[in-house]
Amino acid sequence: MKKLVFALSVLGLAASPALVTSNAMAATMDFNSVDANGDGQVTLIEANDAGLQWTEEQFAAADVDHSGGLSETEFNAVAG
Ligand SMILES: [Ca+2]
Repeated sequence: MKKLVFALSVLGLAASPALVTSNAMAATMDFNSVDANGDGQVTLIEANDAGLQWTEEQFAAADVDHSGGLSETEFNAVAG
């Protein structure tokens, strides 16, 4: 039983930084490193893969021209 509690606490510690990443990481996130396929647009999938954890609503709000991807300007406006 002690082992189970220990395992759960380790998991809890490991998970907590991820919860803080959203805005703190976004502030230091480099566009080119988030733009995984290098097409000049950051998709919601790329943003989430990079750990930004944006919701569809947050992404849509950032996608000012509704192109379905964030340009570097759009990305930097919310994350730069
Ligand atoms: Ca766009």
